[in-house]
Amino acid sequence: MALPFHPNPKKPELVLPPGACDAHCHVFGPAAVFPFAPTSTYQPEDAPKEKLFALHRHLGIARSVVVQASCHGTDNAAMVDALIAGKGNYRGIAMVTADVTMAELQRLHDAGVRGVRFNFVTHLGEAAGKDDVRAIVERIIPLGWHIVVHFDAFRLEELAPFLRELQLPIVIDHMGRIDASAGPDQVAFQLLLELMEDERFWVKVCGSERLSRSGPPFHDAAEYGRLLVDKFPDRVLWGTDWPHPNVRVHMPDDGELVDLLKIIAPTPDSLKALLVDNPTRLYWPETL
Ligand code: 0GY
Repeated sequence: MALPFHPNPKKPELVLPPGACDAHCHVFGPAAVFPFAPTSTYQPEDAPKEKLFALHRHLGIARSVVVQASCHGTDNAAMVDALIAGKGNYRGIAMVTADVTMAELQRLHDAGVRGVRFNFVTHLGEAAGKDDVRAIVERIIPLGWHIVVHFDAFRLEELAPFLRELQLPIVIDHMGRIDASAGPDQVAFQLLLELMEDERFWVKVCGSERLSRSGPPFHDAAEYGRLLVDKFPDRVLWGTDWPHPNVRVHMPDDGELVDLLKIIAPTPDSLKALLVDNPTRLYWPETL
């Protein structure tokens, strides 16, 4: 069973830089207003925007990117509602079908959406079709959008050539979901590093709680984040992943996840690049 999100995360020890961005989080429902998709592979509890905003205030986060969660399918209404309430400090990543119209994409853009997410994760249902991905990519390039890809590590070898074909920025979720116990020489992590040599690729150095095999406080996984931040300081992003869909063993304390940044981005410069400069370039370039 998926666990409920942490009811009262601790206040982080780490003070985040002004303008810090949570570049990966979700809203769920409330189901009474925004019903869940019948295709959802998990039963979420409501995690509405008000709770997300309160968490961000508590953690010292000023900006955020709300990523469409699979439990809402391609109905982006709850996510868009959060962006509108976020008054320019919240951007979004949508999920759309291949027949999405330009008018709908423009409506999403006006609300603050800046990209489309594709799931290739077995436990979230049917993987995105490559022809659909190509069709959607063609339509979103003129909007200046990027794509966010979420895959199981074992799929990277097969997906890498396909991803390289796509002519737009590509953000990889959760460090490619590698197994934190398998060491940096594991094939999937080496493939991820290889892909990152191409300047169109970005990676989210969060999801330590999903990659970890040693359990809380997830230091084994955070080490991979540190390696990525060190090697690609200008193309890394970080997020809480609140309300942590589908976490079944250790529900993380979001304050502790913030404190993991002491390992992932140990210098003030690397922390500012990760939390402020990089998300600003990708999501708020007009403010530069
Ligand atoms: C995540 C991870 C997961 C789920 C979703 O959209 C989703 O339902 O993203 C997962 O189950 O691993 O990125 O939040």
